Amino acid sequence: MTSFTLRVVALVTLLFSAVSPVLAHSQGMHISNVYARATFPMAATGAVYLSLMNHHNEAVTLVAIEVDSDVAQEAQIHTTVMDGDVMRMREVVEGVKIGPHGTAQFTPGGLHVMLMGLTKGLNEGESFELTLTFESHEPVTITVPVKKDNQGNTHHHH
Ligand SMILES: [Cu+2]
Repeated sequence: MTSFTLRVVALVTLLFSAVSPVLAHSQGMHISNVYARATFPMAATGAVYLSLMNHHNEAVTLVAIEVDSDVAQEAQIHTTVMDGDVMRMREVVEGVKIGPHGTAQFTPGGLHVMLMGLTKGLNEGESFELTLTFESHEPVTITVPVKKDNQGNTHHHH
Protein backbone atom coordinates (compact mmCIF):
# COMPACT_ATOMS: atom_id res chain seq x y z
CA MET A 1 0.00 0.00 0.00
CA THR A 2 2.71 2.42 1.01
CA SER A 3 4.70 1.45 -1.99
CA PHE A 4 1.64 1.94 -4.18
CA THR A 5 1.04 5.45 -2.73
CA LEU A 6 4.66 6.33 -3.33
CA ARG A 7 4.36 5.15 -6.88
CA VAL A 8 1.26 7.29 -7.38
CA VAL A 9 3.06 10.33 -5.95
CA ALA A 10 6.02 9.61 -8.17
CA LEU A 11 3.76 9.24 -11.18
CA VAL A 12 1.91 12.48 -10.42
CA THR A 13 5.20 14.31 -9.94
CA LEU A 14 6.41 12.89 -13.22
CA LEU A 15 3.21 13.95 -14.97
CA PHE A 16 3.48 17.49 -13.60
CA SER A 17 7.08 17.86 -14.61
CA ALA A 18 6.15 16.56 -18.04
CA VAL A 19 3.11 18.82 -18.35
CA SER A 20 4.60 22.11 -17.12
CA PRO A 21 6.95 22.55 -20.06
CA VAL A 22 3.95 22.03 -22.35
CA LEU A 23 2.03 24.79 -20.54
CA ALA A 24 5.01 27.12 -20.85
CA HIS A 25 5.26 26.02 -24.45
CA SER A 26 1.77 27.27 -25.22
CA GLN A 27 2.70 30.74 -23.97
CA GLY A 28 6.18 30.80 -25.39
CA MET A 29 5.72 33.61 -27.87
CA HIS A 30 7.13 36.86 -26.52
CA ILE A 31 6.16 40.04 -28.31
CA SER A 32 7.83 43.36 -27.49
CA ASN A 33 8.73 46.77 -28.96
CA VAL A 34 5.23 47.05 -30.37
CA TYR A 35 4.15 50.33 -31.93
CA ALA A 36 2.32 51.73 -34.91
CA ARG A 37 3.63 54.79 -36.68
CA ALA A 38 1.22 57.73 -36.44
CA THR A 39 -0.25 58.80 -39.79
CA PHE A 40 -1.99 61.87 -41.09
CA PRO A 41 -5.81 61.67 -40.66
CA MET A 42 -6.70 60.66 -44.24
CA ALA A 43 -3.94 58.07 -44.62
CA ALA A 44 -5.08 54.81 -46.24
CA THR A 45 -2.23 52.67 -44.92
CA GLY A 46 -0.22 52.36 -41.73
CA ALA A 47 2.67 50.27 -40.44
CA VAL A 48 3.16 48.34 -37.20
CA TYR A 49 6.56 47.25 -35.87
CA LEU A 50 7.38 44.66 -33.21
CA SER A 51 9.82 42.00 -32.04
CA LEU A 52 8.55 38.45 -32.06
CA MET A 53 10.52 36.00 -29.92
CA ASN A 54 9.93 32.27 -30.11
CA HIS A 55 10.77 30.50 -26.84
CA HIS A 56 9.81 27.09 -28.20
CA ASN A 57 12.11 24.28 -29.11
CA GLU A 58 10.44 24.12 -32.49
CA ALA A 59 10.04 26.67 -35.25
CA VAL A 60 6.80 28.65 -35.24
CA THR A 61 5.33 30.31 -38.31
CA LEU A 62 3.36 33.54 -38.15
CA VAL A 63 0.78 33.06 -40.90
CA ALA A 64 -1.64 35.98 -40.63
CA ILE A 65 -2.59 39.09 -38.66
CA GLU A 66 -6.12 40.17 -37.93
CA VAL A 67 -7.25 43.71 -37.28
CA ASP A 68 -10.62 45.03 -36.15
CA SER A 69 -12.62 46.52 -39.02
CA ASP A 70 -13.02 49.69 -36.91
CA VAL A 71 -9.29 50.28 -37.43
CA ALA A 72 -8.54 48.98 -40.92
CA GLN A 73 -9.95 46.66 -43.58
CA GLU A 74 -7.01 44.30 -43.52
CA ALA A 75 -3.60 43.64 -41.99
CA GLN A 76 -0.87 42.10 -44.13
CA ILE A 77 2.64 40.92 -43.39
CA HIS A 78 5.03 42.88 -45.61
CA THR A 79 8.70 42.81 -46.27
CA THR A 80 10.82 45.46 -47.97
CA VAL A 81 12.93 44.48 -50.94
CA MET A 82 15.34 46.48 -53.08
CA ASP A 83 14.37 46.64 -56.74
CA GLY A 84 17.43 48.35 -58.21
CA ASP A 85 17.59 51.62 -56.29
CA VAL A 86 13.93 51.53 -55.33
CA MET A 87 12.61 50.09 -52.07
CA ARG A 88 9.45 48.13 -52.64
CA MET A 89 7.09 46.36 -50.27
CA ARG A 90 5.95 42.82 -50.91
CA GLU A 91 3.31 40.81 -49.08
CA VAL A 92 4.76 37.78 -47.29
CA VAL A 93 2.08 35.25 -48.21
CA GLU A 94 4.15 32.27 -47.06
CA GLY A 95 4.27 33.60 -43.49
CA VAL A 96 7.26 34.33 -41.28
CA LYS A 97 9.04 31.30 -39.86
CA ILE A 98 10.86 31.88 -36.58
CA GLY A 99 13.36 29.22 -35.62
CA PRO A 100 13.63 27.62 -32.15
CA HIS A 101 14.47 30.42 -29.66
CA GLY A 102 14.76 32.79 -32.58
CA THR A 103 13.46 36.32 -33.08
CA ALA A 104 11.79 38.05 -36.00
CA GLN A 105 12.26 41.82 -36.01
CA PHE A 106 9.59 43.92 -37.63
CA THR A 107 11.37 47.25 -38.10
CA PRO A 108 11.22 50.24 -40.48
CA GLY A 109 12.83 49.26 -43.77
CA GLY A 110 12.27 45.53 -43.19
CA LEU A 111 9.43 43.30 -42.14
CA HIS A 112 6.33 45.17 -40.99
CA VAL A 113 2.61 44.72 -40.46
CA MET A 114 0.83 46.78 -43.11
CA LEU A 115 -2.63 48.06 -42.26
CA MET A 116 -4.63 48.48 -45.46
CA GLY A 117 -7.74 50.64 -45.68
CA LEU A 118 -7.40 52.62 -42.44
CA THR A 119 -10.76 53.97 -41.32
CA LYS A 120 -9.52 57.22 -39.74
CA GLY A 121 -5.75 57.21 -39.70
CA LEU A 122 -3.60 56.39 -36.69
CA ASN A 123 -3.37 59.14 -34.09
CA GLU A 124 -0.54 59.48 -31.60
CA GLY A 125 -1.58 58.35 -28.11
CA GLU A 126 -4.29 55.98 -29.31
CA SER A 127 -4.00 52.21 -29.32
CA PHE A 128 -5.69 49.25 -30.97
CA GLU A 129 -5.50 45.46 -30.95
CA LEU A 130 -3.98 43.04 -33.42
CA THR A 131 -4.30 39.26 -33.33
CA LEU A 132 -1.35 37.25 -34.56
CA THR A 133 -2.22 33.79 -35.86
CA PHE A 134 0.32 31.01 -36.09
CA GLU A 135 0.66 27.59 -37.61
CA SER A 136 0.46 24.95 -34.80
CA HIS A 137 0.15 27.60 -32.10
CA GLU A 138 -2.78 29.46 -30.58
CA PRO A 139 -3.36 33.08 -31.62
CA VAL A 140 -1.87 35.93 -29.60
CA THR A 141 -3.64 39.29 -29.23
CA ILE A 142 -1.49 42.35 -28.60
CA THR A 143 -2.19 46.02 -27.89
CA VAL A 144 -0.48 48.39 -30.29
CA PRO A 145 0.20 51.97 -29.13
CA VAL A 146 0.40 54.65 -31.81
CA LYS A 147 3.59 56.71 -31.65
CA LYS A 148 5.23 59.42 -33.66
CA ASP A 149 8.26 57.96 -35.33
CA ASN A 150 11.12 60.42 -34.94
CA GLN A 151 13.88 57.90 -35.46
CA GLY A 152 13.75 57.55 -39.22
CA ASN A 153 16.73 58.97 -41.05
CA THR A 154 14.73 59.30 -44.23
CA HIS A 155 13.48 62.76 -43.24
CA HIS A 156 16.93 64.27 -42.94
CA HIS A 157 17.51 64.75 -46.68
CA HIS A 158 17.72 68.42 -47.69
CU1 LIG B 1 4.02 47.58 -46.40
